[in-house]
Amino acid sequence: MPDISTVRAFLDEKHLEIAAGVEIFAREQMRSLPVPAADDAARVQAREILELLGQGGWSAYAVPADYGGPSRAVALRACCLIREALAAASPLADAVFALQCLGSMPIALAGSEEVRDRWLPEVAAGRAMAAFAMTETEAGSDVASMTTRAERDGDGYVLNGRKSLISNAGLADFYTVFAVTEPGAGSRGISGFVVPSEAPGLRFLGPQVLSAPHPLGELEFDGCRVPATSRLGSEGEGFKLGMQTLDRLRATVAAAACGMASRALEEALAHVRERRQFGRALAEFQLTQEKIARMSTDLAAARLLVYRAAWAADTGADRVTLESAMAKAFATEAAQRIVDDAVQLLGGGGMLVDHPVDRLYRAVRALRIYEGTTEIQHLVIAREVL
Ligand code: COS
Repeated sequence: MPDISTVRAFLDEKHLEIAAGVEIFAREQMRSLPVPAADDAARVQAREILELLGQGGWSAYAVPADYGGPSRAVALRACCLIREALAAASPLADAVFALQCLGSMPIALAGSEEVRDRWLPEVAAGRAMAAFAMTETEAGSDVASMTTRAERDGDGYVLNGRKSLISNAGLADFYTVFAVTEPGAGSRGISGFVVPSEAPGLRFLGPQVLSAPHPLGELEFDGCRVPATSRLGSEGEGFKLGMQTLDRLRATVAAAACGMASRALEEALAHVRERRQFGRALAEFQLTQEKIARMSTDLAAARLLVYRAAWAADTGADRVTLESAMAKAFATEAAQRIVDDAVQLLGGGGMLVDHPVDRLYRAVRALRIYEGTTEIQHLVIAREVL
């Protein structure tokens, strides 16, 4: 079980059960998964993981209580605990779970009854895979500059444009897509839509392969027609909906960072206790101890920021923009340092491709970028503070 004591003050009794349950699931069913050798294999494994998450009851944590998910009062902390455990066992498993949350949350927040009823039960069961299509080649940090267009046409909309660096592209069953409904209106001219993968005019252009196994790719919308009921909320509310979703989920990215960091620390501790050089265990050297002290302190501080943000959201805070941004910026940067230090302590063995720490080294880098870079989190924090 992860070290709950550091963050116990932010958790309810229910969370202790969740933490213990997901830890067993992650250790027994996710740690042993082979590391996919190539993108094709990662795509196959991602679907297998989705099924296991469904069978284990974990996918349900991606949807609201009326669709079989947790009560709002515990939800975000539950997602953080799940991401921590999954990320420690398999970064791909964490990504699969995270995307279920990211693709479903805008539907839960603003979807029509038809769209909610169509997709949320399937997400909860682990049968439908979600995706979140916001980023474009020329619209990354500056989301409002996106150009994918959704034009009103009779009782629906027609989408045209391209999305890039989309997790689960080519694999998902539906995409939560952000597109411009009022050109020239900036962030107030963007709306969200749900587009099923089989919608005519939606095309998977191909994978974009990362150094860590993670299904990613490009999508094209070419005269892709969707009914008006697939719009999420009112026209022009898409940007805020996207930001509200990211506000909640950035805390869970930070939780995943803590999961990766805690696994790296665990591997490093086992190694420094065992490994002897110059006649002593590495753990007896003060330079090793200094690293272990910094790694442990950074991890504890990161976890406190994560569960503070999730606790604030669960207990009814209107917005957790500041708390989430602080958690994401600090935890992802700390995790990068911790994983790097773990490689240093492990030496050459920690750089072999089948070593869990090498896997973490390749996986942790993306966390400082996706769902808003560290620099964007710093802008958000400064803006809130000022
Ligand atoms: N919650 C609710 N509303 C929000 C919000 C939030 N967290 N952040 C901004 N808004 C609102 C603002 O209040 C403003 O509303 P009004 O038009 O009514 O005044 C509107 O949205 C526009 O906000 P702002 O002017 O701050 O938008 P910017 O274009 O300057 O963008 C940043 C702000 C940079 C913070 C935003 O674009 C961002 O987070 N970028 C990173 C994108 C990202 O995470 N991409 C990854 C995609 S998923 S892998």
